[in-house]
Amino acid sequence: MKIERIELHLIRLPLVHPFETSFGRAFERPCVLVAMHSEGLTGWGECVAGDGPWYSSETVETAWHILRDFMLPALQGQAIQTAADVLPLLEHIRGHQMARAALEMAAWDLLGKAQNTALATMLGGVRQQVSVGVSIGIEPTIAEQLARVEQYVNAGYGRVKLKIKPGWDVEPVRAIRERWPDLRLQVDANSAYTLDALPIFQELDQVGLLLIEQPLNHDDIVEHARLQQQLQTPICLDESIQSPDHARWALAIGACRIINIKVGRVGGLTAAKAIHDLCAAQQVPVWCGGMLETNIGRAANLALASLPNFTLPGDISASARYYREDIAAPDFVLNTDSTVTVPTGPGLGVEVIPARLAAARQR
Ligand code: OSB
Ligand code: MG
Repeated sequence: MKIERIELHLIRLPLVHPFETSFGRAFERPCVLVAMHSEGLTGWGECVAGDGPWYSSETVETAWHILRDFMLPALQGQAIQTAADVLPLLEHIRGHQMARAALEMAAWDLLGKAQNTALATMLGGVRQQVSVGVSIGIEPTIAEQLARVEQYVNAGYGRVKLKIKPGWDVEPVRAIRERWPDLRLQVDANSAYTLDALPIFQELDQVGLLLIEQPLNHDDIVEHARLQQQLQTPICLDESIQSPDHARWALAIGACRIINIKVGRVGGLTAAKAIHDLCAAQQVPVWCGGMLETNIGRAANLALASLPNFTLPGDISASARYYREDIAAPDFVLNTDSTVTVPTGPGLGVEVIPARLAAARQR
């Protein structure tokens, strides 16, 4: 298929509930969407870069710049047979994995629609439902944190991830563990600690957590390996893994025992699948992380998480946990067994609603 035209849309959606991490509190999410046109079909991709360079160095404005000035010109008029064909065309551009991933996702959607095949099938998915949990932001008090967990446990989430930061770690985690002794519980520090915090991690090591996500520096693996040696609980890397090579190196030195795979962070579904395959070969479990996606990115996450080695619950909650009104349909709902059903329609299996896109669009 010849890539005839690519459009960029900058949208902004208010979150149902503010989301606080160790980098700050978010009330809404900006998002760059790409629409790739060919032969009367449109493939959609979602860029997960945020307002500021907190989680990653990319932002909506860096993504817009790199897409408009470098990536779109490199793809314009090119013929592709598979989604992975866009990657060599972008190879001369360093970094900017989230911008890259958005274009590659649009190519998967476009080709899936042209071939009338679901993304999960194209990737080699093996399950119709994927096990999911919910990632809960930091709340002002323990009482509010407990109430928030209760809300999601009552909604049917069988696995909860808590955000932690210095001053908000052992106490809230213990309080939740006391109230729900059997809950599958994990924590995510988003790189807020140094090795000096070893005593805190030794305490968290006693609470029966599934994993501790990205405790140390975002671009470090050496100190994560040192920390892992001193803990029973598996360390899971998120921010530190930006490519299949990073995953290989981290596993080689024992920096983690689990990897959180995010399509945007690693530069697309092809790289995400490569990390999945590498981990499967080494018996390292993986799970699909989330970036508060719209239903476009969520559909891609569900297809990815249908691959066999996604054996831990993903941060792929129901649509209603994020936005009152998404720009794409249908919404995803939580099944009673804490799973979400993988879309089966062609490509991503969701449709953008033009009126909602227009209402949310800023540029
Ligand atoms: O570290 O996993 C993270 C959201 C934005 C940026 C980073 C992270 C997150 C989440 C949200 O934890 C997971 C979700 O989309 O439900
Ligand atoms: Mg994380």
